[in-house]
Amino acid sequence: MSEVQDPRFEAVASRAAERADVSARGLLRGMMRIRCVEETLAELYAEQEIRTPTHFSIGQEAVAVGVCAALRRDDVVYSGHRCHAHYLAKGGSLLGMVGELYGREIGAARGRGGSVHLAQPEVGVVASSAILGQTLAVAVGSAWTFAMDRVPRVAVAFFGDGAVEEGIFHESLNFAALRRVPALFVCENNLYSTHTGLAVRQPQGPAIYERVRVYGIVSEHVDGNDVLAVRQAAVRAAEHCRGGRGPYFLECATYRWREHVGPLWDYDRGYRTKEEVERWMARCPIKRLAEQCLAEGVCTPGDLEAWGQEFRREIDAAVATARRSPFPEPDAILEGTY
Ligand SMILES: Cc1ncc(C[n+]2csc(CCOP(=O)(O)OP(=O)(O)O)c2C)c(N)n1
Repeated sequence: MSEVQDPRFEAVASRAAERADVSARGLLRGMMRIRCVEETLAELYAEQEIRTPTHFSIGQEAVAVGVCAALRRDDVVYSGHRCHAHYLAKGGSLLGMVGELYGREIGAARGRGGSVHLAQPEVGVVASSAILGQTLAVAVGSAWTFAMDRVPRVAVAFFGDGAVEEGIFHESLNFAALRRVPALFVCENNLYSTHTGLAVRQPQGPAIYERVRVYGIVSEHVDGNDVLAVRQAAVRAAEHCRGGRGPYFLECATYRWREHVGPLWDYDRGYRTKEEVERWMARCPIKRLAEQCLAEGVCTPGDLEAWGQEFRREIDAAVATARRSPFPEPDAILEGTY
């Protein structure tokens, strides 16, 4: 039975996560799947049936896929408002995500959380939250339990460059370094917080990954549009964490293609130029790996075409199932909300 036909999606998604393919082909497929899912949902957004504010990760897929390819099934990840790619890359159910965006009971948060609260603990996606930086502290808490239990597990916190300006970021790093917990901090630096550029928000000089080193945390800068480089760095980071050597920090340079929240292109909004967006689009992480795979004979143009169709069928079926599914009962709408 395919995932989208089965409302008991947890077990199906868990099996998918166990099978994660970390070959170049697998990484390419992982990024293409997330891109296809998000582009399809962005198209459907205009119908106004998806009512949750939706932050797309289009352009940033390599960070989620590269990091999750270095994780094991029992490692955990936490995310923020831009959580679709992290959730899917860790093996979260597609139907759970689509159902959540459509506000249905079948959704990952039973239709009560929306796009910014994707979670599926069975596959290690413990929580996502739109409050900037909030899940960093919780990820450190998970990592602390792993350290106390002496188990070789890693807790990952994904967040943007904007979260670096929050007090909780510094408290979390301080505590993680002090207790040497196996926390992997992944900062997706896409240069903007909503519509404000990094240069007017943070002091010039040392980059984010360099400033982090004052806590004694091992920290690297990675090309966040190169999924192979991200995976290699994440493998180093995960080994470091599992070895009891404390937290690790990755700053991944990447770029959000669409508007901050919503499906549209926004270069007419005055905070960034079309040329800048196009420069980053030319560095598309999917195009880059696809070209490499084609040149090395890892896949054929026919494979790319067939995978695109496979993912399109999968997302279309998930959308159809979600739309047929019931909304939460009004009387029960407060269940599980805090
Ligand atoms: C504590 C807090 N302050 C402000 C906001 C409003 N807010 C939502 S998203 C966002 C921008 C976040 O930028 P960044 O962390 O770089 O992530 P990106 O959106 O670029 O992925 C802001 C300021 C919030 N959600 N939480």
